[in-house]
Amino acid sequence: MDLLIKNGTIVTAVGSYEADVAVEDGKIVAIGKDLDGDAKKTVDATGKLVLPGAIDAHTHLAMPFGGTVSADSYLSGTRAAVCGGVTTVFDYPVQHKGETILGLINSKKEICEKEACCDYAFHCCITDFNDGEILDEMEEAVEKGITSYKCFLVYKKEGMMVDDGMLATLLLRAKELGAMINVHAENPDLIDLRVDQYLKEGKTSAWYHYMSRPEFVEAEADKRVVHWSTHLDAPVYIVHMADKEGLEACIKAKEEGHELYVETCPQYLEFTCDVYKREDGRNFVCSPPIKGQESQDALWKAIKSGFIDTVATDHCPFQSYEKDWGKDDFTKIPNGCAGVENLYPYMLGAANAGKIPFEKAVELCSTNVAKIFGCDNKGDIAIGKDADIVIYDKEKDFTISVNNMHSDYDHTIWEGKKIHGYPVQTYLRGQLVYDNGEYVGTPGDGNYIKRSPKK
Ligand code: DUC
Ligand code: ZN
Ligand code: ZN
Repeated sequence: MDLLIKNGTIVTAVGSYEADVAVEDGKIVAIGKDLDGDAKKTVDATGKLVLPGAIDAHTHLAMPFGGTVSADSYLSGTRAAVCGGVTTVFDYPVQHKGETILGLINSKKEICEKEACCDYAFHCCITDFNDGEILDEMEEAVEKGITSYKCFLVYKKEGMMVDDGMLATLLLRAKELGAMINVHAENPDLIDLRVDQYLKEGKTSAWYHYMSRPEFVEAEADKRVVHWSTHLDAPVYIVHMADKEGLEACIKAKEEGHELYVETCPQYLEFTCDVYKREDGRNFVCSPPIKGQESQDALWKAIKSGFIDTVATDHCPFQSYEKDWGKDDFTKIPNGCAGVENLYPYMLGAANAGKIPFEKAVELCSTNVAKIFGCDNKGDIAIGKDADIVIYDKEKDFTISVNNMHSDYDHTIWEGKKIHGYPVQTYLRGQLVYDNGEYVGTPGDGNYIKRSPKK
């Protein structure tokens, strides 16, 4: 036996209990009371929680965007991930005209083989069908484990938008192949209209980022996605849900029995659009923007009632000097914020504060992600699963600061946030990679996760 974690409280999506966990060759091989045997390493987890590693279903690492490249490389982003208890990330490479899915994914895999500090999977963003070749190629890509594809309904001027016809085609093709379509839902024409109007009026502060894409701009696109998905009877996963009206349309479709999944992000659960009135409002600029209190309340309510399936980060940080490009013009602010290291501590902190059960935090950040996206060996503390394990100390106080994060960015929207309870160790397939504030793994430790299509 390689590792024995003793006397901890195991938390899964369905319950908590005291037991020991034995690990061999990177897998959980036994769970039970008073396990013994010759372990190479024994860890005393008395008084601590033993959790499955989180799976961040939404990152943009080294992403060319907004006139620059997002500030975390595959190395620094995944290093930060494990230091926050995330043991798998799903990144979003963007396919452009002329590019094949596997050409793009293989180029990212090559980087990750050297750099990744946690396991990794890819959702591929489709922006062009290459005269139909992409639709054919999807079959081979699904066989190679790329079982989810993203459609941006926005970023029209940037050449990344998928129109309604392409969305419908992709929904049907994915259904045929047992794959999933993930959608970024906002209405680009409404945004452009409003942006032009504000710029003409000289309204250029970060507040007008929010005002140009408020609740109803997201809701229209959410409802369009629900409409297509339900009428075509094709599953869909809406990423970074941030508005109440769109969420309500999803809840209704779910209640009617449609296969529709909803993801939200910690920034939408913690902040309101008032942050855009702050002096440093540009640092919070992401799309969709953070909405009003009513939307935030609706998101928490839906988490508690089981209508939100996952919480992921949309991790896409930029440096301060890049955010500053938009000091006098909100359209020049690169969109995106940091979060991968904060996801699990934030959601577990909410559990520790009594807002949700710990089981719910595990379900949203790990178990559901593994189930929805076909990571058969992840998302649970159970025999046969990968030994992706987080030891969590309910009593440890932590104040987030850019100085105690493990990314490459120079500021964070989470600066000063106090969290009661924090991960103290992260194991990636049985190997200790984070230990009490320190990254102790080796870049390249991460493996590509080949995912299974839906049956
Ligand atoms: N939104 C962001 O804020 N950043 C990256 C991409 C996106 O859709
Ligand atoms: Zn998005
Ligand atoms: Zn995103």
